Amino acid sequence: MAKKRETPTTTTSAGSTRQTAQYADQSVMTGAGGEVHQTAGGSTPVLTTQQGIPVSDDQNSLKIGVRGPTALEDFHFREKLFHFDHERIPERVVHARGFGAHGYFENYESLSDITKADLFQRAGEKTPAFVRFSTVAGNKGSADLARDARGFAVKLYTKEGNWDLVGNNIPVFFIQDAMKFPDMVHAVKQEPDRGFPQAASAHDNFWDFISLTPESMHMIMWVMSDRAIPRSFRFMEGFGVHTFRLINADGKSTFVKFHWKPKLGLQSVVWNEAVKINGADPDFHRRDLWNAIQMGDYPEWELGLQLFDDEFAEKFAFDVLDATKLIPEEEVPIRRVGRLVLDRCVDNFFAETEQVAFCTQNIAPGIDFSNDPLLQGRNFSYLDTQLKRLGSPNFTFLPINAPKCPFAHFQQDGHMTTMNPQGRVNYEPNSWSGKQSGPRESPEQGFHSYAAKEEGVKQRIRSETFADHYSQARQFYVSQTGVEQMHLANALIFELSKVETPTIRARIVSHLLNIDADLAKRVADGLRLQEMPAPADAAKPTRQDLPPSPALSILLNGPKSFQGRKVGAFVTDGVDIDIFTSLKAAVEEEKATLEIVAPQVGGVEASDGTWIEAKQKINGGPSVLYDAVALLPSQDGAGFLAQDASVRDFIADAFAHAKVIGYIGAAASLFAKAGVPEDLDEGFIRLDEANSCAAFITACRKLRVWAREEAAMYV
Ligand code: HDE
Repeated sequence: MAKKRETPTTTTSAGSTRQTAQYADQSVMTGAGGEVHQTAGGSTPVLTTQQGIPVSDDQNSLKIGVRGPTALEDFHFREKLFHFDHERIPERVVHARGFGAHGYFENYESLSDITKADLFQRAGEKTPAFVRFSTVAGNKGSADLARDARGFAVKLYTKEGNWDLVGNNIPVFFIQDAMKFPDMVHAVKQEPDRGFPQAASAHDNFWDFISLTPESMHMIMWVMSDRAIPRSFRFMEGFGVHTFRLINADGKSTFVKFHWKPKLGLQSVVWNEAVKINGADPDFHRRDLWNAIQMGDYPEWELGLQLFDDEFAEKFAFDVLDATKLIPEEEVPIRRVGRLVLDRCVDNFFAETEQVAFCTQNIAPGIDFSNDPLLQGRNFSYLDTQLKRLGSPNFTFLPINAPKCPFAHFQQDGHMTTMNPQGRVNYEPNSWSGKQSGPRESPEQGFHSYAAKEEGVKQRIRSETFADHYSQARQFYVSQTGVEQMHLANALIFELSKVETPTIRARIVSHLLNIDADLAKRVADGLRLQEMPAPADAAKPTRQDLPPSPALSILLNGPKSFQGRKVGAFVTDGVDIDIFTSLKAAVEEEKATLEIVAPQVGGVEASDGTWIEAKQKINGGPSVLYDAVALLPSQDGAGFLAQDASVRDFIADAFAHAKVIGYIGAAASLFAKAGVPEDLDEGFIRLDEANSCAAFITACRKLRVWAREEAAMYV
């Protein structure tokens, strides 16, 4: 029995009694009901109301008598709850779940020959940036590893105004005309009667819409590929998607497609792993970005431009205004012109990440739109949605949205006005001069739209040049490695198996037949379709002659190093300190991280008595959280833990997810319990032999042991 402590009693100047209490390391004051009171003093400021009135007691509402009722005049209590009741704003209709960080864009070389955009004029110039990554379909509280496209929205605070490049990690889109966006989003989000499933496209409404929207087939190939389950934001590409224009000082226009290329290469997880990550750590992606930046391992992307002229646009096999098409890198190479570095986490998630308002129409002089009907529609939608979300046209004054260059205009008043405009003039023309006149237009510096010649009959029509729905879908599929094709087929089988209406499943297969007969067969077999449907009638026949584009594969563009990745090292008491130390050194030398997983979070005592603190308790640190694992139990530890389900899952999943597994002799006894075949493949690396840590890192650089996957339990 714990001995009852002496509790000295004091009386505050306001007459309340306080007692001292000890909670392990914390000495606290408690009130009459045992509630904790912490008070201001020294460098701790005084708590006030929003009106600045000092607060005496933040634990108790004002009561008549000791046990109430509560007095309505308690302005501090009412103000606190009033503010709390209004803490939420509408989440984004799409891309609700996101995570942002600050950084900068550094320009490699002057691009003055192709654009007058100020940020591209001087080599070495740095432009402040804010990036928000997101999933599309899920609600704000959904899990990070949903199968979905990822938003990759970049706000560049240039010296001539904010430029928002609001892109995705996939270079094409589901639809060709913004008119269809509400339908597409309604179809993918939770079904309206039941309110589920959220953050999942695996349901009838989505696939019903897709089965009647053949233009989406190219995008479907991408979202069913591993691109839609990235390992982290740091290892994915970004795309501006639409064709834009760059305009130089002479008014000459060059078409451009924007790309972000991750410096650490591309990497995705496998589906069974994604499902488990969502349970083990639904914040996996945001935590990864947060940790990388906090550790000083700043994520970087290079900005790539695909530049082309009217002549290329004319002869290219598809319409460059059609956002369901891309231009293969092999056809128009990418020029890398600068780098984006994310080096600062937000100070406050709501103020920055939630309130950041991206608008595709935010472009700076030297950049311009194309007539892509999706882009044109977006230019309306984003401004409109920000007003709904943020509740005032003054959202542009919020620090995260305000330009970092001087700005001056006569837009005034409205909800939440924070700028106090000075002076008498709020209109122009006016007859005042100098400072009193207020700002005026500038034909020299001002934004000029590219003087494209446009004329035509007013009509609602889809251009026939948009009618080829399958050729690039096929090109994407044939550009994938065998493993990636298998993942893609399995993703389709998974999703369609969740579709309850058999005719929808068959309809999708009828479209797949126009993409690749083998893919269609695999999916039909996987669904156990009893009869192969006829191919869907195609507006244009599928071109068989488009060459594979290796740039479209993740596995052909993976990293050459293990940098930025994470090894989960499972240790027990008695772990061999020499092996542990060499492994840690080898992992860190590769600029990767070693995270310790142990039976208890407090840590373990190594063979030489050293105490090693753990980051995770084994059931909270499953192997799905790591890119590779190392098993370093002592002989006793392994024997003791062989029956533990979490330990078995740790190994079984690492094996099934084709991960490299470093191990010592003592761990071998755990393999059989975890269902690992006796005949270990090349992904198993002994760590208790000479040079074994180097061999482990070499194996890790390949990221996965794909040869194992087909034999594994889960695919
Ligand atoms: Fe968006 N999209 N979108 N979108 N989108 C929004 O704006 C919209 C499209 C993208 O991190 C909304 O602020 C229409 C393509 C990203 O805050 C909304 C159309 C691409 C983000 C909207 C599209 C995107 C959004 C919802 C069809 C890739 C998150 C909240 C014409 C190039 C930005 C908001 C952030 C967000 C409309 C299609 C990317 C409703 C009408 C194509 C990355 O305005």
